[in-house]
Amino acid sequence: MIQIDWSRGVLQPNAKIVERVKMLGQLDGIFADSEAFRALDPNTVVYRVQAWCPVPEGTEGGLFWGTTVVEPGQVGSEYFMTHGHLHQKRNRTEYYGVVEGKGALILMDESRSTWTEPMSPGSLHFISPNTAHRVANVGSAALRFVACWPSDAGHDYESIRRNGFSARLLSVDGEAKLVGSDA
Ligand code: S6P
Ligand code: ZN
Repeated sequence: MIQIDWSRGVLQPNAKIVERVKMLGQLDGIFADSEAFRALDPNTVVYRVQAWCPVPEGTEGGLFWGTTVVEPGQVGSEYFMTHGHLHQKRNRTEYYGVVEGKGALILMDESRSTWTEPMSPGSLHFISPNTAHRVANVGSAALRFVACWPSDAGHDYESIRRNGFSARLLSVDGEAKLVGSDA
């Protein structure tokens, strides 16, 4: 039996949960300001993911459940954020639900148009087919959200690593602002 602490999204028991930790050093090339990036400790934790995968990865018809915790912070004026991905099977969708913190869901469609949805406790987000997604923490405390996605969705990180999103979420005079390159 899996338990979730709904106040923080924490999943238990550890033996049945997969955990990933993403440190700054593993996100090289993701943030715009490479000088600010190099000035930070590469071992800084940017986010952690706990996932419950009750069926093998790739199984058609199954669902995975995960909790992501994005730490507060910035690389230059850009907020700490997840790597971001498209699903390998492009028509696979996903739900995000926020339990704690303040953030932004950054979405980009096939025509490379980028927009955001504000994330706050209780906000629910549906990620449509063919839509790249990443999450930025725009607050001063940890941002915690739960996710549910198909077990055969797969993850395409390479497209994001190569082409990025067409806009970035920057702190401008203390306010989160989506600054586009070609949005
Ligand atoms: C999986 C789902 C989340 C992310 C997590 C980290 O489809 O969208 O569990 O994996 O938020 O983001 P990323 O971009 O590093 O996978
Ligand atoms: Zn996803």
